[in-house]
Amino acid sequence: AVAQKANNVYRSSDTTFKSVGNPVITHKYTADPAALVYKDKVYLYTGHDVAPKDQARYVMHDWAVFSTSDMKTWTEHAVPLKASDFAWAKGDAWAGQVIERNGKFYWYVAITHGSIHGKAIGVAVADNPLGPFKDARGSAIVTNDMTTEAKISWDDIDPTVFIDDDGQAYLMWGNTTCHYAKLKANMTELNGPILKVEGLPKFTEAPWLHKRKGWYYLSYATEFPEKIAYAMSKSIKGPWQYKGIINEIAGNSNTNHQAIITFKGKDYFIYHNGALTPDHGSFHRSVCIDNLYYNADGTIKRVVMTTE
Ligand code: FUB
Repeated sequence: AVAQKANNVYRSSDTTFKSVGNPVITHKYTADPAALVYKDKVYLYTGHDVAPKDQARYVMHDWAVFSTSDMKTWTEHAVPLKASDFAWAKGDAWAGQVIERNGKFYWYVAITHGSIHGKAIGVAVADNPLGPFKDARGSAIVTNDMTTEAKISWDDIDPTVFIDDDGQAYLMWGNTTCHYAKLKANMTELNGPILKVEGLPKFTEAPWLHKRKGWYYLSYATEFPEKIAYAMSKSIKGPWQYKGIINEIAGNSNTNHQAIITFKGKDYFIYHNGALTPDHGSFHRSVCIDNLYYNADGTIKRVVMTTE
């Protein structure tokens, strides 16, 4: 009852709370986590599920941002970005990721295009990690008609963004097919062709890139209902070697969606499940966080989803 009441909470001022296990956020439904480590804080960006209980579909109008210094005490900040902030789009605040470059913060999101078929990717920019974020281009950076194998309206979703050690930035995204392209240094334009990521068995969606000790890691949602799998490579261009499952099916949610970060010497796996609404989990999702552990050879130990 508490979660249902809290479902439509829209923050206009900072509110601090302590997390007591998973889900981390219990006053509203949060999905598709992306986390940014910046200076001495973690910024957690999430979607916001507000589907009425009788509707089995995603209803998502805005995103949320939370910050923490210790992974326990969280502050929720004012709504940083809404679907309606993209004038060319017509709604659906789906998954995205924020990255910092030269003191600016770029947020890549999936959203439904107003005039081109299907989902598109927009990019918003802000001067600080809490926003407010504003549309950085006035148009989509990726649209459904730019990817040749576009068959479904949601195949250009779930952008992840990564800046390599040489300064080259990459945007990766997709459903069913995983795509990637270089970004220009301005972070708002693609720089070169859209390529396909090969070698990911049963790729569904939700790619996330990170790098550790000379290995690139590409984690992603596989099958449906979704588990989180991952591949490793010595180059961002591949070849990718599939390494297995990190996280099993997300309880009563058909989707899972992950972010992987290192903060103050610890590794974290951030994901969502349907723990707050057992009978409507796929559309009332909640962000959870567990520790992530690597083996000596760089492979990742399974994360056991907890609800405690
Ligand atoms: O939240 C809407 C969609 O569900 C996301 O884009 C996918 O990753 C899945 O979580």
